[in-house]
Amino acid sequence: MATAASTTSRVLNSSLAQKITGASEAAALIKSGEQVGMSGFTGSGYPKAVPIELAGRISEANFRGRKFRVGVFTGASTGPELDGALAMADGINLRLPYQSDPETRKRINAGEMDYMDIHLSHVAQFVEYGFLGKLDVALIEVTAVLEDGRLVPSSSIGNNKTWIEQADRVILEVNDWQPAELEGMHDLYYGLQPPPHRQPIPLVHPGQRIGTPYLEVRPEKVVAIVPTNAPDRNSAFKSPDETSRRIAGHILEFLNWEVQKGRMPSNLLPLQSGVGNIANAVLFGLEEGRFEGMTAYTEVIQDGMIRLLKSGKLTCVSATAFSLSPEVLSEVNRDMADYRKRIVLRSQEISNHPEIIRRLGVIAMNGMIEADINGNVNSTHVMGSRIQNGIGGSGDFARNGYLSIFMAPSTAQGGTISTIVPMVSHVDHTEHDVQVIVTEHGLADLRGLSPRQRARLIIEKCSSPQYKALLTDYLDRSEKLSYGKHTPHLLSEALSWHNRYLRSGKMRPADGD
Ligand code: 0RQ
Repeated sequence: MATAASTTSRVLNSSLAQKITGASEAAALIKSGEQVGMSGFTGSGYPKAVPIELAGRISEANFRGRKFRVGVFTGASTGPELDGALAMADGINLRLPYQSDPETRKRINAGEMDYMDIHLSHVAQFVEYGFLGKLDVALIEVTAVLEDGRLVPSSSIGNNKTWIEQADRVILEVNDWQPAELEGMHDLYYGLQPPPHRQPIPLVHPGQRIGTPYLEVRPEKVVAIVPTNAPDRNSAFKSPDETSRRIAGHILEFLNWEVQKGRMPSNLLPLQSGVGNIANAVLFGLEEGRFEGMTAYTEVIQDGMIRLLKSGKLTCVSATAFSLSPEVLSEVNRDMADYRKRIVLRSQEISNHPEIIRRLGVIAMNGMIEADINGNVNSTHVMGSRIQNGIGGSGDFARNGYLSIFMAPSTAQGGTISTIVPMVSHVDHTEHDVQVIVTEHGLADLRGLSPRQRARLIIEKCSSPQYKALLTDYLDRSEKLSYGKHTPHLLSEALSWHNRYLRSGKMRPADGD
């Protein structure tokens, strides 16, 4: 549970120190109908005291029959004190751009909350151009306020620079729990002009710094500063299971092969690794592998990245946030001064910027819900309509990386669902942006293949033995009967597996069907 501390020694600017107040007073400055840009990315650096107080005010207003709801924009997912509390109070009318909170997910899927699933690199620009309406308040966790009024960011940056610039009013939470040694780890780039004045972003190496370690804020905008002392949400980490290890094994073998073929240097190209246990398992696999001197240009720093940094196999990581288990987090917090030399945290419009991802030649590795036999990938919607989390940065990296890899177990929900299907029920990454698909059964390298060749390869390498014959039968018949033979499909059947699951709880037909 978040605690609001009554004092802090971390607000060094004397005029801003006059604005120190309690969480409840600060929450009272947010009005119904306003849009609030909050800090927070994958459970780190989110405000922990004001959102709970706001949720309390909202519940009370709702109880008195006065509808009170706000729009909540963040970097990515936050924690129970923010998404959980506000969703439980039915206090959010619009949420964006990424979430993973069970209560928020429930409300979105019940049609009670609007949710915009946006590429993480697009969010800042969308707000700057006004596509999302006016931003009223920025509510940002920071580590400290310096004497000259600049801000030391917290354990994530996300969209904080944009929220502070665009909002009319700024509320800061200064969290004493965050290690003071975070100062110097961040790199805020203030040089991005809107088109047609935009210049190349001068970043040519993942570890390079091109900006300043501090966030800037006009002091007159700051309406409240709330001292807190509360940990980030840090989820316990599950050790890789056999399926994840096998997926990781296929990817490592493939990367070895790419190096042998001379398509990549022996220290690979900068790695991007998505959220989840499989992504972590790949990083663990890299620890045992033969690659040395690797770098990462990614969004999120997970346990696996820290282990690679510790072993020296990874020389530097660029990201926008941490997302660590409690054990690894306390270790990193203890040695922050040392990690600061090898970790750079940036705004998400830079960590996920297409120009840089393409220039560096990033290897993008992300999880998926399902892929179809043509190589289209659904990362977000179960059975085409129920949002799981969101596209996050997977599209930024898959579309623009040198190599885009999508991975998942070949089945979900105890084998009742095949993750390789005739046609995906929702498309996030089209066949044009997906180069490699991996399950525990194998890896399909789709580069240079036609749609029909891709379909044969995906079925052969990636499908579960429980579904292989069914997929082959579908493809054989499609190749004979399809209206066009370029990308063969039987439209009356293409989504029948999903329909069958919704009717019977299984994608496989019952005997006699
Ligand atoms: O359900 O929680 O009820 O058990 O989805 O699936 O297998 O635990 O996999 O945690 O790696 O998540 C795509 C969601 C995979 C994630 C996704 C069910 C499954 C389980 C979770 P349960 P797993 P993971 C950087 C990049 C998009 C954002 C992204 C994701 C639950 O990787 O959100 O990549 N990606 N960002 O049972 C029905 C299927 C299913 C299915 C899985 N085909 N049908 N249910 N599940 N496949 C980070 C950021 O951008 C911030």
